[in-house]
Amino acid sequence: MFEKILIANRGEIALRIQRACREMGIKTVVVHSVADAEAKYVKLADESVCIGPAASAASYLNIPAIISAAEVTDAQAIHPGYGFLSENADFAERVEQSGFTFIGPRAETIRLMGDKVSAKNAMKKAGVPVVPGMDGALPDDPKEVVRIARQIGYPIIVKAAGGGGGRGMRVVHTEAALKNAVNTTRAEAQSAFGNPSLYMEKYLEKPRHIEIQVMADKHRNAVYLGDRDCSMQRRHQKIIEEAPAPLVSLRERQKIGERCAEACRKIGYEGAGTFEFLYEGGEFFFIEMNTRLQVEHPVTEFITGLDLVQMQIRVAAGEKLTLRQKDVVMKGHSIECRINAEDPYRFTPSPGRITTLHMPGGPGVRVDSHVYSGYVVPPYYDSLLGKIIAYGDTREQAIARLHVALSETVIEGIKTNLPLHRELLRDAAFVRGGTSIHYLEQRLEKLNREPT
Ligand code: MV4
Repeated sequence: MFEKILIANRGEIALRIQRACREMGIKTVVVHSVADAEAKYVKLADESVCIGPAASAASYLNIPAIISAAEVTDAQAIHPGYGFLSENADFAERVEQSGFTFIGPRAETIRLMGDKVSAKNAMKKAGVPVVPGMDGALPDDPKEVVRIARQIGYPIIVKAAGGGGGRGMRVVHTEAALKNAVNTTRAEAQSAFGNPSLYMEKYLEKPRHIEIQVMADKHRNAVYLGDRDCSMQRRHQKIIEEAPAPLVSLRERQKIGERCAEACRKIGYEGAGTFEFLYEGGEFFFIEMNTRLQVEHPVTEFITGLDLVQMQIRVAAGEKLTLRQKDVVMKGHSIECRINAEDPYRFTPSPGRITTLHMPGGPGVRVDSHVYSGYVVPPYYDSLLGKIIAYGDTREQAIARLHVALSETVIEGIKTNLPLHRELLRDAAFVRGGTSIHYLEQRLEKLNREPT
């Protein structure tokens, strides 16, 4: 096992990884920017290294600075967390070339999944159901494009191969709009991702976003650790996630989960991963794979009783998964609220000093957060203050506990989205479960049109 791990991230996830390491008796090095120098989680680490100024490009995305920090502290492995360099294949490659272990999949796998066309092809080949559409990249010939679109049938969606997470895509409803949409998306893809490659698929009008968590070792063993429903989102930012996905039968979930685990064995996947699906009309359609630990991993930890970060570390060290699929027991229900420093209805960021903080507790309540009374939320990074996660034997109990937890929570000095969460947990459609990816945006629009 590693003796020392460098954490190449910040905020709540840096603290989460640090906790896993300490529990395993592994020393930690936290790298930080100038803006995070005073944060408590930085001081809590065995060692810390300042890797640059506040701007992410000069610090948390600064590959040479991070590798140097690992060298001077004699760390053996690097955990990238989520965001920042977590899905950067060049970073993973350079970490390994410098003699450290990258806690995540092989660089080659990250690269394969980073290109959404090759990811989709690989998954289709490995037996995962994908969204109907074309197999490869879109040809240049406009006549061919028209022919393919007719074959798929409108509405279609044009996506950038280098995009993902909602960047670089356009819905097309008619043939008349096709040429323009393709040209515009191609230009955007070229300038945003340096890759003009596009693909086209059937546009699903009202899907849910359901994802499957997997964990694989370096010996072709893989298990799926259940699913999560992340449909409650705005502008591709998830705000509530839950496990398991409501109103999907155990048989359906097992079937898709087994397909994902089998695909991992086939492609030699290593580490934690998430298969993202659109779910509509009782069917799962693969869209993308995330090759990292996700923000919402705690809901999976609650229903499985596993520690995903510790598992990541063990498989990265070369250990075999001791867990067989039959040993993975999914029990109860868990829901997470992402607490952001932002205006709850206008969504503008609200950095600044937290003057009063009271976090909730009690049975079945977990808080993953790096903030404290007196903490200053810097303006340079995403606005996530932390997550409040509840567990219950049933979804109703999880909602009730989360409701109590949110009512106990006090964060003063900055604006947060707590009021929105308190409302959403009482929302009739949310309580029924199974709302689509468009639900929150439509509900917010209605609120804006008819202020109450
Ligand atoms: C789609 C889609 C409908 N049909 N693909 C957006 C993020 C990226 N991961 C894929 N996305 C979508 N792809 C087809 N064929 C709708 C979306 C989508 C979406 C997906 C997941 C979560 C939130 C979303 C919000 C808007 C659109």
